[in-house]
Amino acid sequence: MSRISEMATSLHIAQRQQSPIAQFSTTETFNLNQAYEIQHQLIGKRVAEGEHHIGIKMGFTSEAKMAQMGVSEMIIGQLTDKMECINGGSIKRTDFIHPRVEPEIAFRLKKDITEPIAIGDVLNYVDGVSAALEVIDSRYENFKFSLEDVIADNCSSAAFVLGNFHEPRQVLTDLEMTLLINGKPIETGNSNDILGNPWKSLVAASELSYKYNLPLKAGNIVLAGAATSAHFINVSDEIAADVAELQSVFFRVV
Ligand code: OOG
Ligand code: MG
Repeated sequence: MSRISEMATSLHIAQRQQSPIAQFSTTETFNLNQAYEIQHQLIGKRVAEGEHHIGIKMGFTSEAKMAQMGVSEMIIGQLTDKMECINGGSIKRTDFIHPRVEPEIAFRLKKDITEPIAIGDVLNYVDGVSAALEVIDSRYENFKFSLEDVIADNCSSAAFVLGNFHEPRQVLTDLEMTLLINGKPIETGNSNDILGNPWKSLVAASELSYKYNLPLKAGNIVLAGAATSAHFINVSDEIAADVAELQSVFFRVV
């Protein structure tokens, strides 16, 4: 087995057994292309076990996230149907290692994106926009990683919840985004914190998916990246995000 395949296998087992591993980058060197190759193999294992690819997630599209994790380049990861929790539903704490939550905006595609798109074209590709919550769960000990480590680990993707979809509109700037845990506002950000304009995250997704060969198909979801830093969650927490007119999205940890 090649080293790339071994790394994908280790990450897969870490996720399936909720048992964290040491980050690779402290003892070995690998590049961005190799990191995405590990991610592809990792998703391939989940698909082989019956999961379906249903979208992608962007990471490190805000200063708050880059500062929290010490990483300063955008990343792209993949979402499967198994990761989705319905709005108002619950996730099991024991399915994760050290889960954190963050408030996001999601796009639903109405058309395949097969090459980089321009900011002026985004409305041609999207038929819904919603508030979202993303649960991230690094498979590395202490939630510590390099850029390559986190890409290999499918960008810490673990679970996500989508609010009701709204008609897409050109202007998504200046929407207040609040993360609430047990009814208490924990973080407040603004949609401008996502690359100055969340639509730019879709443009960046089109560029990264083209470069690293990730599918972006009609019906797929694109998570634009968190507007605030992420927060650890615990059993019996009730988590909500309010995103101005996009309204709220909610789940419970059991
Ligand atoms: C990586 C995932 C980053 C975002 O929204 O910026 C991310 C991590 O922080 O573990 O999902
Ligand atoms: Mg995120």
